[in-house]
Amino acid sequence: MSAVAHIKDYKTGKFYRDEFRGDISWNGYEHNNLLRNEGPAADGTLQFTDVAMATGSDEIRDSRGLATADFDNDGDLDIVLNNNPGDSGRAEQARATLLRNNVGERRNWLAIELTGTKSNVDAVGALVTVDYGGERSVRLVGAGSGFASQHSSRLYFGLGDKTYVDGVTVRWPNGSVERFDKDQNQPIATRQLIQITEGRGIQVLRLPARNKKTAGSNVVAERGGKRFGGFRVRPRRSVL
Ligand SMILES: [Ca+2]
Ligand SMILES: [Ca+2]
Ligand SMILES: [Ca+2]
Repeated sequence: MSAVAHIKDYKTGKFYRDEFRGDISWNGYEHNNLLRNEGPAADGTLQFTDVAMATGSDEIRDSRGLATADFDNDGDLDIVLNNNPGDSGRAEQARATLLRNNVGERRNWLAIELTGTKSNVDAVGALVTVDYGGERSVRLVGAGSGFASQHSSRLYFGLGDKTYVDGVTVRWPNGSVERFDKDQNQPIATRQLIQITEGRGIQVLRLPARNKKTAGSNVVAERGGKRFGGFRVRPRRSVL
């Protein structure tokens, strides 16, 4: 049996029975959650804290999809939500929500874009490893990140206070591996975008500067005129 296909069907009981629902509402109009990874506890299990209300990202509308991308090109990932109008008949209920990350750019980062030549051109399936100061981060270029959503294929690595990375390794979808590192006289500074084309090396770029005047005019509403923690809520303008 399906769960809720549509609220009108759900009200008929045709697709839905209370025995499945219990005391939980599944109508979609619950506050969204945003879970912060607190790292492992003493027993090794990962701990998470819901910071949605504290950061102003506890959207009440019926959000159905989520994707991340650096919408303002400042070096951190922002979040966009797709929302469902349901039975409201109100188009504004379906407008996307953009949650701008206002803290991530304070620390250092590296953005990486891949272009395949022998592999698929979007490099879907590529695995990128960044080594820095004895630590290692890994990102995968994926497709179909979530329901009706697709993350940006540009990869972002948070690097704390590091100003250079020791090496970048790309395992392309066809299995070939390329490494760029200091030993090859290719030190890579953080806070930059590097574009890697399969078999043709890297190009180091700065992210396109954000036009503050234009960006400011896009801000239609901020909840209560406030910034909430790391996020500013801009619920009235689709960016897609
Ligand atoms: Ca919601
Ligand atoms: Ca950003
Ligand atoms: Ca930011």
